[in-house]
Amino acid sequence: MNKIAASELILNPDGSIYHLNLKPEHLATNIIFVGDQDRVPKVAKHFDTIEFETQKREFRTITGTYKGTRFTVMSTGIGPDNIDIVINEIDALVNINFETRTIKKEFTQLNIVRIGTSGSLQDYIPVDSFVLAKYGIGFDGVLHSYDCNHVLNPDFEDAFIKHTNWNSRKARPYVVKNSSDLENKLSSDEVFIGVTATAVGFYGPQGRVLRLAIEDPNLNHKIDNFEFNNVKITNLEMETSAIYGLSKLLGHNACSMNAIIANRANGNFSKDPKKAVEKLIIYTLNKLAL
Ligand code: R1P
Repeated sequence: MNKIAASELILNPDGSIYHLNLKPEHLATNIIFVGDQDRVPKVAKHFDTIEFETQKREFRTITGTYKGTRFTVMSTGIGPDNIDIVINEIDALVNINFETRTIKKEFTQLNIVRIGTSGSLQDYIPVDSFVLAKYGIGFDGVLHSYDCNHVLNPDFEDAFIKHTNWNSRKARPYVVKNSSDLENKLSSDEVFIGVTATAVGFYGPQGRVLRLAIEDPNLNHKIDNFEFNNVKITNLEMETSAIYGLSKLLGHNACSMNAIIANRANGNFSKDPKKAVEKLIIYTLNKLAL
């Protein structure tokens, strides 16, 4: 079996993986991603027990149990480029033998749920509500570095490219579906089911104008009035498409839950975003622990 070189699978002197600083025994198979490193203890404070905690750069991790189920909560920082690091490293922790540097014969599947914050693109999805992403549509291009055609939805993508007259100098938008099992578990009448768009930046890439003119000032409006098979793009953030794409390529389950803290359609911003996030944390933990 091919041995993965030290330059490709980088381990720290203590045997932990390069960026996350984790050893295989530190990771649960139920994983919660949050963007903000300060959101990690806000999830873990609900745990019954805590067995491990570490941080390197923006990647803070706590592993423990909630209602008897073992969970790892970790921060991914901001953006799809970080998701590339986090998902490859958590997959390596369970599916690569660090001693022999070979891929394990037996595959371990992870359940990955993002608890994030996001801006709504639709008037009817108000601030402080929750959106579960049935699909992620990525404007970030991360997935195109991989052999990925088999997990994409080209009809959806082509319709979107045509509708928006997408500038071909930018990465081709890619569309990946979530894991239906996790969707079923996390759905209820408290949650909007939507399509989450992932941008590669916060300002220009999400249509925000401060001092720089943007390439297509009408893009957000074209996104919010796009429809494919009766679904609309509901919200915009910076991680979901990469989580869905890389999870699906590696065989893991993923679902993205976002608390809506801004509404880009009507200009509203949540009066208490912390409370909205706390509610989503409790909601998600309880659904996952069932
Ligand atoms: C931007 O402010 C960040 O907030 C959103 C975006 O996706 C981006 O990461 O999510 P988190 O609050 O989970 O970080």
